[in-house]
Amino acid sequence: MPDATTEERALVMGILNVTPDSFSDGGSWFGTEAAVARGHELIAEGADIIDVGGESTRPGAVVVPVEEELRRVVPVVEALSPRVRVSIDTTKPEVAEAAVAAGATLINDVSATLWPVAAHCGVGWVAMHRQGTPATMQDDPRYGDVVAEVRDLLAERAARAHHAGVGEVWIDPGIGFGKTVDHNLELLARLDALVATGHRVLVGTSRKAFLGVLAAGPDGVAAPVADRLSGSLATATWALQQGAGMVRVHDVAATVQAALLVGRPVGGHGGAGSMADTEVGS
Ligand code: HH2
Repeated sequence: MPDATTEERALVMGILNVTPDSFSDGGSWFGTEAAVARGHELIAEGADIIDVGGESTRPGAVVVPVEEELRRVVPVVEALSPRVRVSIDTTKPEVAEAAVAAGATLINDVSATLWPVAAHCGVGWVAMHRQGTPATMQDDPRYGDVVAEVRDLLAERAARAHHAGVGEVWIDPGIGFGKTVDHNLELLARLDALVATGHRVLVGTSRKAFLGVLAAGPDGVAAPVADRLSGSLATATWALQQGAGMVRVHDVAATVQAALLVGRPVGGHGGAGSMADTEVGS
């Protein structure tokens, strides 16, 4: 049963990776204290939801044992959930359940398999599309029609989740997960096909490798992670304009500002004001 409504305001999900090896911020907030402090910064920047993850999904990332992932994420979820909505970015049922017990109310699932856990726990669920697993997913991804294949898989999973009793379901094309630069661009260009399913749509492009490739200098060298803000903002605002209900980003303050300009009210700031309300240059 589709569940998106056009009246809902768009949301900004702030990324909090409690990992030593995430592709853009690995090691930056690895200890509990540093991660919680970063979470408070993201709240101050206007994040509606904070997505806590304890295992990197970058291409070639190593699998983290359950006990270690629990050790990384549970205290952070516990500390932040009284202040802000928290999602748990995991593919492990045990971690999802423990995070929900600690206060998370959304399971962000890049494997699109955990809807029974979400149903059992009575929380929301994000189904993200990926082809393959992080170990090999970027080796040689292939599709016939990438948009149709991604849409159909996600619509099928969303239907199963609704049937199982999950009340809040999001679908996510999984930018960069078993996709070439062209696959990513096509999914973004035709995002309306996902929106048309009627399900809530989440998009995560923030700082991803394809943005580095697109912003390569004359020497052909991809722009480093630190130089991908423009592409991150452009793609986030595009996604919101196309009808995505949420974007998953590292740069929360900049995204909140950029998103206000495309006219879809974004969380934490009361929505887009009229240009006539503000003085030029003030
Ligand atoms: N991307 C990443 C991780 N989780 N979840 C959803 N729903 N959508 C995404 O696009 C997505 C995701 C990868 O980004 P990041 O968390 O910054 O890196 P890493 O996996 O290396 O920790």
